[in-house]
Amino acid sequence: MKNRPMTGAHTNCRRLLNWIRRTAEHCKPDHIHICDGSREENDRLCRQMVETGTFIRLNPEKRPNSYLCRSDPRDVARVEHRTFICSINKADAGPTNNWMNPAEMKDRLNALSAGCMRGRTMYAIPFSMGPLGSRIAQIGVELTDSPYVVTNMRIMTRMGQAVLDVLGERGPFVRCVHSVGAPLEPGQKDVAWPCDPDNTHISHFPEERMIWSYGSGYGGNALLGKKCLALRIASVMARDEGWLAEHMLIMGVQNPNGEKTYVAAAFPSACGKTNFAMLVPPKAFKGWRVFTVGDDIAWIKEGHDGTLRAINPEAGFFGVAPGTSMKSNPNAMLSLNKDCIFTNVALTDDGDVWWEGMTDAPPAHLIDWRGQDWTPDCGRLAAHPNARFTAPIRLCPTFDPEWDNPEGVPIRALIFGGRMSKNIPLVFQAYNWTHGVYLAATMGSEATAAAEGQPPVRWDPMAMLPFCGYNMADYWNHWMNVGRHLQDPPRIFRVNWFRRDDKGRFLWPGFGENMRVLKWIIDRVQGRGYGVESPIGYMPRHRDIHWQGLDFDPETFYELMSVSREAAAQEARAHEELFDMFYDRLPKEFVHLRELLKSRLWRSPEKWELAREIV
Ligand code: TSX
Ligand code: MN
Repeated sequence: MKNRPMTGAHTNCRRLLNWIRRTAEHCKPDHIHICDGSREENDRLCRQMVETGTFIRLNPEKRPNSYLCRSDPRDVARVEHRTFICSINKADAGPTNNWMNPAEMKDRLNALSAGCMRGRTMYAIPFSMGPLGSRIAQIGVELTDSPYVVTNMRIMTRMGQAVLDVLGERGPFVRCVHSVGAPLEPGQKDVAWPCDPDNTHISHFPEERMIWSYGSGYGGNALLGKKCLALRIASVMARDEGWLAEHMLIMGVQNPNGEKTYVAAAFPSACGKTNFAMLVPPKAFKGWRVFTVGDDIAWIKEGHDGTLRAINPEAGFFGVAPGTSMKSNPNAMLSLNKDCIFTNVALTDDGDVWWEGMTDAPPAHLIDWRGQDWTPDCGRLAAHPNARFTAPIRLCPTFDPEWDNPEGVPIRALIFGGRMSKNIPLVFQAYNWTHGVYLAATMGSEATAAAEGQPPVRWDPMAMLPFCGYNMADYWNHWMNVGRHLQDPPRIFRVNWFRRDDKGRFLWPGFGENMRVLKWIIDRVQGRGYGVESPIGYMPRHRDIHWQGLDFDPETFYELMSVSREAAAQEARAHEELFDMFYDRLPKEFVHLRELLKSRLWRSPEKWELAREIV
């Protein structure tokens, strides 16, 4: 047995040390380094990556301590068709996940991984998802041969020696193994972004609480604390232990009286979740403040006092850069002034970054995300559409100090929203928890780039379709159970910022104006607001919304809120198709709720103008 040099942080956890040694025996790295999370360690890795060409240091006067990284053009996004849930039984992965027998997958990965870290250092990254020592948090350890992953994980999680101290000698942790899959022969020169795109596998072993990722260095494929642990593995833990691991932002809304209400919201991708998490209230909302706890993931558990408590397991934003600007999201832009990593954005001549949508006019010259010269007329994108920033949440101007509260924040409302150009109103409220789960499970969202005509609707229950680590029908049943146990469950809402008129124009201005919808939601939660009972849920009338500072006439509002009987009936029929996929494990309530919806529709007028002054 070769004795590899081991440097870095200290741990007395035998299980951890044995696992590190066993993995090293198989992957054969030259060195092992246990990350302590210190500034010095981070500086050393950044300097090293600048030398190898992986990192470009940005102009320290414009973006201190920040770096640009360009990936291999074949490794630019999560790979859903190569993401596997390796549960013992196929049925436990369900019809919406790729499944493979765990032993078979391990054989395959063992073959790919033999000697895969040769010529590299294996870093052991101890990280906590959530406040250190919180009863809602979990510890993970990622073994990786990518220094890029280490520097990103240091921003995205609480990482280093302090985590090992909490872990102690025999604490539990989730094992995460990651390799870019590009061993180096002696003397072989490395490339800036090593990867093995033809053999990429993102594998989850839910029963063992284990993650094994091979071949990709990008985002959710490689930063294993995020989608792999905090959603896929955590959703299974949550099912087994009676809590929720959700693809949700968490925000606190404070009114001028100082009353602070926390809500969590799930949106499918490309719906502006990060923008909503950092919402800037309109000028007319004097004294109102929005606080950001998280922009992507919420872990939610019943507190000792019977309320639902949420933490953000993450410590940073891994956000899509293109489209982010001082207009669309000033708080995100202000989070990027220092200590950031940018991946696949463009480089300006003065050593700064740029992406499509950042400014009205593009710079006259750039180096694009592939490292080539770029001018506005060249016909190519300067930044990759999935280019990212990695930024510490503490730098966000709307940062909520409660972010680090180990007890979490009390969640009073759950909001679900897709991108629907027709038929789904701006906002409505579920009658109760069960109905809310139904509304969340039947959420859909339109693809943004449709070739022609009506874009296809992609069904995305709870925005969890790519992230649920088990059978989606079991997941719905679990949601039903959680509500059953709570004395005062959060109220559930559906929203839609993206409804259009017959000419294709957006009916709702969105962005900061969403505060008006949020206020109605909070009024309802706090027992102040009025809602009309309609066949699909409770809805605000024009006069129930705070309109000061926005000229929005009742007629447009009714257009935004109205639903035709035919459209709603068609929706109900679509639900039937969807449920058929899960016939054997579908919550029985869903069938009843669908029939109740149909019968309410039969009794309703052809087009009920839900928000008209009918009361
Ligand atoms: O993030 C968005 N939000 C939520 C903000 C808090 N976007 C961007 C989505 C892409 C990621 C939105 N786009 C929103 C929204 O509420 N609404 C829209 C649609 C829209 C786009 C442009 C306009 C209006 C609405 N422009 C004007 O009205 C001038
Ligand atoms: Mn996400």
